[in-house]
Amino acid sequence: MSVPSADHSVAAVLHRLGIHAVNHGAGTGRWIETKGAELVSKNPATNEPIAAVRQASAADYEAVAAEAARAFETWRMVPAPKRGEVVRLLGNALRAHKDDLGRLVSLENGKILSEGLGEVQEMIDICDFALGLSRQLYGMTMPSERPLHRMYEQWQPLGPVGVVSAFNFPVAVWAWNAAIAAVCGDPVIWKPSSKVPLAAVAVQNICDRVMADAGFPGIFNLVIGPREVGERLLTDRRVPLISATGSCRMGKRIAELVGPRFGRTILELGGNNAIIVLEDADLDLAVRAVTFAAVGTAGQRCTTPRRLVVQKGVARTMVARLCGTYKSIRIGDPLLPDTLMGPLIDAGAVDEMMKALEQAKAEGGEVVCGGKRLDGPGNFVEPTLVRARPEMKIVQEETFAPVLYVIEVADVDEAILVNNGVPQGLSSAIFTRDLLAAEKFLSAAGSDCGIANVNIGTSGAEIGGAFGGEKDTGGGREAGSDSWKMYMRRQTVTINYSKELPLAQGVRFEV
Ligand code: UN1
Repeated sequence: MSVPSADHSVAAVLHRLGIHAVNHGAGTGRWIETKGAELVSKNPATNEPIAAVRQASAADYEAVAAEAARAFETWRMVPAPKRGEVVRLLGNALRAHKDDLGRLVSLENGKILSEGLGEVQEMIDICDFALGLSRQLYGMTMPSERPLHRMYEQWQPLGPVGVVSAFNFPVAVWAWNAAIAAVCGDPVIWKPSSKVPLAAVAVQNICDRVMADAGFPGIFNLVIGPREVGERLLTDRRVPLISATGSCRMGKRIAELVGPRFGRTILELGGNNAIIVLEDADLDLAVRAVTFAAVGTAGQRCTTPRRLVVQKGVARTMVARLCGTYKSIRIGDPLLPDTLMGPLIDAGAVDEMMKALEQAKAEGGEVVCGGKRLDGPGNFVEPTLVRARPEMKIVQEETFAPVLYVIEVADVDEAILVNNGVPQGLSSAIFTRDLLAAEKFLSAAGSDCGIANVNIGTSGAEIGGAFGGEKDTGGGREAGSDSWKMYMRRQTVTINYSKELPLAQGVRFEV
């Protein structure tokens, strides 16, 4: 149970989460005295500093990686259901801290409180999922072609997993990876985004207490540091899997560094998601869904729709209704209960949005509502709709801001072509009541994305499904379903319980 405290002041929340004015930048169950440059975390709603982190150096990384490698030797021999029990305790600790941690996420990232709390709920949910999974790491048995032989496969722990997370989900995406990795027998080395280091410090404090009580330090590890620290992690042969969330450009760099050492990657990179609205759709539902998906989190989810692909007959109505709804969006302090949209993460993100809008206009796009930055100290912008054509270069890119390009199409076939006509392939959605159109969208010739929804927006996926996308989105899958298999080593076992040595494929070799 979450126990909301009466005192919601920033100072009280930080205190309860163990955040100091200046925090250490590396930990392995105990904090390491890092001495690197100070990283100041700012509140994006005011651009005022919250607290700082003294960053880790390459030597600090070494200490963390050595500890993770050592912890793996013990952890891999702990029975998986016992590892699940430890993850259950982590879930309980997160329940107890849900209110404070959700508030810190909101404060540091700028997403509204309900979404900050939702993110912590996502952490709790994945802990529950991982607990159940810890008794279901099933391998298959297959018939051997040789007499008196038994064949099966088993799943073994893989080793320390490097988790590189992005600013937009400061804690949830770490949890998808960390909870699954932990039950699979893998320690985790977390390199969070330098834009939201305090949320990571708070999570590490929670993990440290749980793991000290359980007697397993060194399973959840943290390094906050500059690029060279990240590159150490990527090139470290002790780390067989890197799971990373970020831009396509970052993903390419990761693949370049991890590939040559034959490391595994789970890449969850840029999305350029489309929502299709057909003429027969329930427009009330579509307007609400598009608004939540495009404006929620200030357009800063990987799953945020960037393109609204709307059938001609309802295009005018959709645009008019969305403009009305957009104007009613309450923009402001994300911690206030009525706010629906907080700030962008930093001034650079506002500049990127403005540059994208300039480019859209230069390419013939027309801003139909929004488009401006808002005066004041924080990084606030208006949610924006732009009439556009699919072939415009800017429409092919992901701009991490609340900008939705509206594209008109004749029918479902053209809509699917437009949906698939970008380099990325994360999430997609269609609004229709026509079964045939929905099934076409879900068919092998339909959406080419990792996620395809009907009468639901592109964002807000549950943890029970595998999360990730195709093409330039990187192909990785995290969270539910059988994503756990990426975190384990598959071993095919054949046992001969006869006194003969029959060879497979009928090969004879008499000696
Ligand atoms: C992300 O933006 O990187 O489906 C993750 C969603 C969330 C996760 C988004 N559950 O929108």
